[in-house]
Amino acid sequence: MSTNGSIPFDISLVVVQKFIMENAEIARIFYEIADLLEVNGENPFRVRSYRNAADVIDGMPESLKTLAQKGEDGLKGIHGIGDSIREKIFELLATGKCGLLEEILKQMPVGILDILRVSGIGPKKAGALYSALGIATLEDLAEAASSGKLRLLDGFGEKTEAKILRSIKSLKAMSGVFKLSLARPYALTLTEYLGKVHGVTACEAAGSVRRWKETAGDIDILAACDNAEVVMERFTTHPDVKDVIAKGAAKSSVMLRVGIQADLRVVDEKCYGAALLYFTGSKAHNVALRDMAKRKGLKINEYGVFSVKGEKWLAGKTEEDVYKAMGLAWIPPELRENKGELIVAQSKKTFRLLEIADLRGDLHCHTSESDGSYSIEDMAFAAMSRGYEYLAITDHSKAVGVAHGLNEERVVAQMERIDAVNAKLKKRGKNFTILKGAEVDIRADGTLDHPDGVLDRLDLAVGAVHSSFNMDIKEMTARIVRAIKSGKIDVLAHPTGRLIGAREPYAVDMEIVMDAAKKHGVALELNSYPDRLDLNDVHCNLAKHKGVMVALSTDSHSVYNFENIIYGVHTARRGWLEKADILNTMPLSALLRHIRARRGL
Ligand code: DGT
Ligand code: CA
Ligand code: CA
Repeated sequence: MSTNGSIPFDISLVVVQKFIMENAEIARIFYEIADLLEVNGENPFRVRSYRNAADVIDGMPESLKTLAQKGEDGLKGIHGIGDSIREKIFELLATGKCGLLEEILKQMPVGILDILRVSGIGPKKAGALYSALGIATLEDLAEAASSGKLRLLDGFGEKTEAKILRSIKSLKAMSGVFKLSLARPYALTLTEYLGKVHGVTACEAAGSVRRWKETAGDIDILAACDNAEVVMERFTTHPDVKDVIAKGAAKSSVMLRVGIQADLRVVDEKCYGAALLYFTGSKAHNVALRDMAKRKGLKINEYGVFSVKGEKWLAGKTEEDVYKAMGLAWIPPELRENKGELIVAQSKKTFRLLEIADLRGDLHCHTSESDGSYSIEDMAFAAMSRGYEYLAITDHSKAVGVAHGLNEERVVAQMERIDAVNAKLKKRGKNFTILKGAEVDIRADGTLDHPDGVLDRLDLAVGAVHSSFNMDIKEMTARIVRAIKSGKIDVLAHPTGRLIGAREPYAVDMEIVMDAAKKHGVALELNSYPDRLDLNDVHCNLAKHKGVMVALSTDSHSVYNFENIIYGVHTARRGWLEKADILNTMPLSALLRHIRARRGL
């Protein structure tokens, strides 16, 4: 089939962009195009150009819709985005649609897109499944895997079948749930838009988005305004609304084009704080608060705190007022899960959780030497512009062939290059240091993919599992513990290997891993990439209780990915982590001392 003849789109027709399509959604469409072209065996360069563009867009800090408002030139000069893709971005922003994608989908079942989300099935395998067995939907695939038909094909065995079935199960569990990195930009756009409506005095996202839960079921928005009708009208007629589910005086619900539901509640300014608290949840937090109120002779609801006796209204305008009336300190939304926060808030003035400004550097990133897209210098300048003091370059080791992992010789050469760049930075008077690091693969037997001599010369060695994910819990735990016990790694990266909604964590006993990490002074990473968030919030809390340091890193593959740190910071906060629990809140000298001490030097 030929997909080169995409529907022509005239950029000059675009006057104002009408849709609030966010970068994440645009990137997703380009990923889909790349995958479908590849399923179809199209020119690899064309495939790569769409995938690269998606990577760039996914990691961009500026939103394309804002840049596009500057007119045709607004999207010029973005590295990796050529004329043809730029045209499609304008098309998406103007029409919410992409003619090329529609064209491709006319000739290919739409179910292929679901199949591509199954872990371990790339475009080539999806193409083979479709042409050999006619597998066109997730149901077809599940049926073929459970009846043992898949193993008849080259490259599929009994183990793959089991893995595919597991992955389909986790995909189904994710249906109707969205990664925070998709929901949050929509929530921000809508609150900004509604905040500008005349008469609105406050507007923000509540619910799981405000609590920074890693996934969100929907977007909850709260606004204070004495003219609810106007706000409801603006909300339900927003260009990105696909269907209006309900429209009332106090609450409306809509379905956005992207597939996420958004609820808006409009309340009186006087009870905005009480309503914000109530609709932020979690439900468990609210229930516990209500019980506590009862014990204190009070009543709490979305309108305020009341004394039970005289039905007297005590507080409601701000959250601080409401918590104060309950005898509590203001509780950060990330902690509102009824995991002890109410008890702590009784005896505390303020919670002092980790903040983004506490971070002094990043300890995990890649350059174009392995699977990143930028040079050492580019990555260093991006880190510097965030106000960091250091950045560890941690490219892959040779076992990770798909990522062009480095062998000993290349690591040594890279170390020399880093020395040279550091010398240059020093000469220019920059207070910034690039750390010589590596993300060394932990092989199936727990040995490391670089020789000890190389690891000893690094400033920071980050160990990680990249293969043989299907070991049983005993084997996997022993493998990771062996790597920790080697004394040669300083950080264990993405400790469970999960990809939210795409790959289950591997079976590993986190308590045993953490006990070994504590004993050998190894830090566990919280990988901030929004698909990973690994360690998760619960693990972070476990690390805190066990006294294991957490390394908060972005695993950046591009200069834009450093921004992802916000997802890591808030996940850490959900795990109750404070500045002292995080390795990279240390100034450089303290960090280097810490690593030397760990290595027994
Ligand atoms: P989600 O949407 O599944 O990611 O999670 P939430 O926490 O955003 O839940 P959602 O959207 O159903 O409701 C938003 C907030 O409203 C929730 O966190 C607490 C409050 N809420 C909802 N239903 C109830 C309820 O039955 N009782 C109480 N106390 N609060 C509720
Ligand atoms: Ca919600
Ligand atoms: Ca809701």
